[in-house]
Amino acid sequence: MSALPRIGAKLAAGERLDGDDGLALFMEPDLLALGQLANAERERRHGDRTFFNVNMRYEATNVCEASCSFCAFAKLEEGAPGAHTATHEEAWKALAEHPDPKLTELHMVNGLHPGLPFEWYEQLLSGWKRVRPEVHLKCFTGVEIHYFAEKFGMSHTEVLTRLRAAGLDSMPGGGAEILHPDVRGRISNDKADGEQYLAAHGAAHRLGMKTNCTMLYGHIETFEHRVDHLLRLRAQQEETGGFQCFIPLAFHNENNSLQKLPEPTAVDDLRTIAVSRLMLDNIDHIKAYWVSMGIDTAQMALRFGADDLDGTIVGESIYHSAGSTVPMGLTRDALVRLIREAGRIPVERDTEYGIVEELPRAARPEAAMKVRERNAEKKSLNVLSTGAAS
Ligand code: V47
Repeated sequence: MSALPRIGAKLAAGERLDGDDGLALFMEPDLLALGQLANAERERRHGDRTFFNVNMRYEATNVCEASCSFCAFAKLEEGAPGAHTATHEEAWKALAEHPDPKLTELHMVNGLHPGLPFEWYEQLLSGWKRVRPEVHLKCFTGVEIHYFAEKFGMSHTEVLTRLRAAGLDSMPGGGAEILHPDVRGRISNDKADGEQYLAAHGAAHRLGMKTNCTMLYGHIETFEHRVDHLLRLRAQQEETGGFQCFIPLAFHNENNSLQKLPEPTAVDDLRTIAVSRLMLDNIDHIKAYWVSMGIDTAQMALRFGADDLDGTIVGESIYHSAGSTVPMGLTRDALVRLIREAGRIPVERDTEYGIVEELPRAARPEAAMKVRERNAEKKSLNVLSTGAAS
């Protein structure tokens, strides 16, 4: 028998869901009924508002001494085929010359480079602040912060205090993978463990910094591990309160050592969004990251609990190296159109969910547009055509 009526009653009474409820939600066969419950919670919080931003990706180095089995991005050492570390000048130029004057965020995730001194990262940030001080720097995962702490003999707080003085504004959510040690030990056993990842975020929150959190799903983990992961994030949020957004990341299986595994299906993607919305009652936003989920599923996820699509991106390589075939970027207009077509109100936000511009909802259902009109627009929809990162 479906657990949804019982869980729905708990939600209506304002009761917190527990691990058994989370597991029952993951096992619920009626995806639409599950989605409806999550959508009600999403609309209670945000109505039809759906957030996106104008951002860019930057990966300063893909040299990484960790050997995560799902990763297709990292190169073990400098000089290995495909290994790349930008110079400061290249990195500063990429921001200075970014063509969009409305850019509000630079998002950076790097490999764990064994040879770069700490000052290199401080100079990178302060140079960016010099060239475009208005752009928010959302850089370094909890795993990178922990790596710096161990390598340079500092606490998480010391690392973050210095990086913040150099220009760091907030942290992305990457590196969470699956926090449970049984899975983490098998897919990424030589970097920060789950507790260290959470401790780095806790330290950032205590300094007043906002961060995001993620879950890499659809590989060797079970539903029990996913529920455990969500409960650990929820407990951390109870303690330090600085997570603003949760992003489930769908596993991609190309060019990594887990390539025999199938990728999660759209049903799993939508289910995971919905369960996350219902379990993470103390995190405001759930993001359907279009690069990881695919544009079509991300658009549908806006009716399954997600209220954010991420941004224009441009320059992503972690997913494109692992087989993602989505475009390298989307225009602001394309994001607005996708949100309107889903019947929602597009809201351009900054990284901390300050409103940049709230746009009107569609005057008429976009799907009713004439085929010719739609096709003409389709051509100008993407910033770049589909293709893998070089
Ligand atoms: O840490 C790596 C994941 C993360 C694969 O904070 C993979 O707003 C699937 O941090 N298949 C980086 N996932 C991405 C990230 C992120 C993305 C979007 C928004 C935000 C945010 C953060 O990508 C990594 C890892 O967990 N990842 N390889 C793969 N083959």
